[in-house]
Amino acid sequence: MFTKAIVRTPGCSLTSGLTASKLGTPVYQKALEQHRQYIAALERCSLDVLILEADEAFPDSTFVEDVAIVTPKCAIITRPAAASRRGETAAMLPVLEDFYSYIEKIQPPGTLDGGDVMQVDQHFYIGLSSRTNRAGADQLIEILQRYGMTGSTVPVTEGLHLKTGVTQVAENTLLAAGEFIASPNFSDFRILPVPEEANGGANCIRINGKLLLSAGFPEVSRQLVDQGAELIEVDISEYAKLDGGLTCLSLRF
Ligand code: CIR
Repeated sequence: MFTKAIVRTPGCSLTSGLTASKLGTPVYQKALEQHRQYIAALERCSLDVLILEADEAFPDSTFVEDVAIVTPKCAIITRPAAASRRGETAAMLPVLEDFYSYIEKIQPPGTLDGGDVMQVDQHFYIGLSSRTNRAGADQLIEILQRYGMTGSTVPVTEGLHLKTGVTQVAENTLLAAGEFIASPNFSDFRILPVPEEANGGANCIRINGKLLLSAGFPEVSRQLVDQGAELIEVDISEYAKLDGGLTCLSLRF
């Protein structure tokens, strides 16, 4: 059961955020409206949402998921690999201090983005990606173990982060795309495969019995409804232009 979420309003500088996609530049007013809808969706899941002010100095700072891992026992400030994002963590530390007594930090030479971390109960799957390196993952596993949790690594060769391609949608069930559909790392789970053309459709958020899904993936949506999911669809087209998914826009705890 989650009770809180943290989000950060996008600044106008969002239009110069990092991207590898060819979907064009985000339209700022539309991004702002979509952010409001996203917050409303979190509130429909009974979360109390803390909305941080836009930070123009960091174009990607609305993607708050990448700068911290929030667990029931402690929070961990990450160390984003992208140079333009490294400074985002400083502003998140005092915010988390209001909620957590124990805060750990990923240290150099480790790099780690929260988008690479998927929690399933007390276990955390950590993607080794272009953003998260072995040193960052090993540090996170050591921290988790100290607090009675566990972690393991998963190679990520397609997409930006682990959760770009795989997320939990129900007890023991993952929604998975591409390389994660048949991954031995997830062989103990029931896998709902996302079709190749539904790029972005594997990034869901499971909150308090409801599922948030990006709008525009009718096949994925039908599959999830057939499984009995209570779906809330949210249009985040302007964030997809910056390789952002649903999970990356909030921290939930
Ligand atoms: C970046 O490249 O860092 C941002 N434009 C997108 C981050 C997306 N984060 C996420 O999926 N957790």
